[in-house]
Amino acid sequence: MLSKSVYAALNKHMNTELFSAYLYLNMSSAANEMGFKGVANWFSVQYQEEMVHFTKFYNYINSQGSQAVVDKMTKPASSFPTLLNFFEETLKHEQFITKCINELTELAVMEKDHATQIFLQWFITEQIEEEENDREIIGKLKMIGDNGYGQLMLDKELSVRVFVPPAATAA
Ligand code: OFO
Repeated sequence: MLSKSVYAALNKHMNTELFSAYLYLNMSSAANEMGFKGVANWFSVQYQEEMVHFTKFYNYINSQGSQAVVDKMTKPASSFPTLLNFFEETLKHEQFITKCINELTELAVMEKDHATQIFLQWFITEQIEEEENDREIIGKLKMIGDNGYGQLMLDKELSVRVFVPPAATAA
């Protein structure tokens, strides 16, 4: 059973994960419109991963006998002037998500909610990977600069990313 404050914080964050999914969906179509099909693919996979994150929170809240509730959300950005901007915005957003996960964990510790602490462990590890991926692409884009050929090569590299559902998604 979740305490009132843990429930409220988990439900709020569940909605933030859904916002992440919508943001990356917008990024995918914006990249597609600019002709970067590989970048569009990368963000489409990112969208699917965020839906997994959202579903994990949804299932966890419900499994604890509480009711997961989807809220109205703010409109995610849909315009990104450069390839670098796509990924700088993504890193900024993921750093915000990391902060949220850390705060959730601190609350679960304070409330002596061991089950929620264990549930959040997966997300703590996941955020390391999320930020690392973004930093790697940002590094490449900084090297490439305005070089069109370099951008096309990176686009090709990002086109091979595939969505792999995590084994514990059903949890
Ligand atoms: Fe769900 O990790 Fe990104 O937002």
